[in-house]
Amino acid sequence: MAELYLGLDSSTQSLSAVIIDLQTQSIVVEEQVHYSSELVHYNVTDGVLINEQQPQVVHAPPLMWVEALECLLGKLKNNGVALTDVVAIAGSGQQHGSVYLNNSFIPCLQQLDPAQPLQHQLTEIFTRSTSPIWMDSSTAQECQQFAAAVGGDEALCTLTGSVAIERFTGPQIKKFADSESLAFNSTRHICLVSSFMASILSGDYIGIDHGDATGMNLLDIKNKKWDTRLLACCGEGTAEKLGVAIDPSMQQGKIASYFVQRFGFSADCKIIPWSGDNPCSLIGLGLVEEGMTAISLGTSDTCFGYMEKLPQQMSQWAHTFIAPTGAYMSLMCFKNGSLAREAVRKKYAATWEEWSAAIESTPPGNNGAFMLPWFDLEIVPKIIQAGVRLFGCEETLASEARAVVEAQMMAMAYHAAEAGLKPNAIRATGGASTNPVILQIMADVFQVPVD
Ligand code: XUL
Repeated sequence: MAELYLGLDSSTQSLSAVIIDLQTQSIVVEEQVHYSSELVHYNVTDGVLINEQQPQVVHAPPLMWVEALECLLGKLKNNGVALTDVVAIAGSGQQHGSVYLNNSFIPCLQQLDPAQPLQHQLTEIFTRSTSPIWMDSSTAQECQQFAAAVGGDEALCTLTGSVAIERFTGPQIKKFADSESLAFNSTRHICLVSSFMASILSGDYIGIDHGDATGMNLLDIKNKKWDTRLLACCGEGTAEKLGVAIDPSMQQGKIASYFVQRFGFSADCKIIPWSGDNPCSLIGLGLVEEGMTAISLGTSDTCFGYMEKLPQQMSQWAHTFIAPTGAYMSLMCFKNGSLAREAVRKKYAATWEEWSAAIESTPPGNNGAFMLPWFDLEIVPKIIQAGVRLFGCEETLASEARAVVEAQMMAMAYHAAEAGLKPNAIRATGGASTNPVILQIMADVFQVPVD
């Protein structure tokens, strides 16, 4: 009998599955449910509900994630995959998103009828029909109150691994508690996307894992417990609603009988606690030793890496999360990624091939020319007014194209070092990682091998 492992990814736009066979080291099947095109009745755009009056409010319907699970498992079953051979299921959830559930959540999970779809049986479990997700930035006021509760942003960063961040779950919980106190008071469980999905699969409550918990501005990163001052800041009863944050390696359940009967899983199939997508990416890319770092080159660029120990001083530009191994990871997000590189290409109406060739025609260091590439507002470092500054740059494609990539890599290298990362090798991912010219500049700036 094959030993199959199912990995799920509940992300902003879709729920995806990959089944691997450890013995043959191969992917058995990949499947996906795309919310906007396949679950159109939730009226989401790219997986999220657009709020035209308040564009900084970005939510998604958690029932949609439930229905996606039903559809995805149905697709796998119809594909003829032997779900009975799946020995364990783990997953990754978009970080920071929160789900608010009443006291019927667990009883409902335990009484599921395998003859009926999941989404029809879980309509009454929510105290909030929409979940704030990571794209929400409506909690500026709550962030200030969070920082003030522990003596300022630096203290909050040292305590939780991050300064107060609008999309982080703690300030989001506070906003809900303050603005909708009746619904908040009737909430029995506050889950993250990760713990919500894991709980459904196991038919019982699975706590928030340490990794995803560090994306909430609530967990004391050193002792791995919720901070009581921050819990008090959220609202009464938050501790009970959150439950205990768990070490994902210590708690495993078995799959709920609903999934055994409806989809043909084995009753022995293990449910491993899920984590946030960033801690999961760390493991997925095999970054499990000091010095291993990844750079994802996408719309925005992210740099993240594994750290055996917490840095002496936590960088306020980075998020320090607990890794699934129990060690740590640092993550920084640079907003001026692909769009900045593309802005230079477009300015000179060049193709990507011409853009790359132009870079190759200039020497590393760009003859001393330099650019501050804030085509858009920037997160790291915080730039509140966009603007591009050129120092010694010639107005040519070659000079500017090299300048933008060198500037991006130097900003990453500087901030990665500040955050405590000491890269000895970089794994490049994301759309632009297929461009060898960009990877060469990455290797030149960081002075380490890139693959
Ligand atoms: C990280 C963040 C995003 C989401 C995407 O802090 O907000 O990377 O995790 O799902």
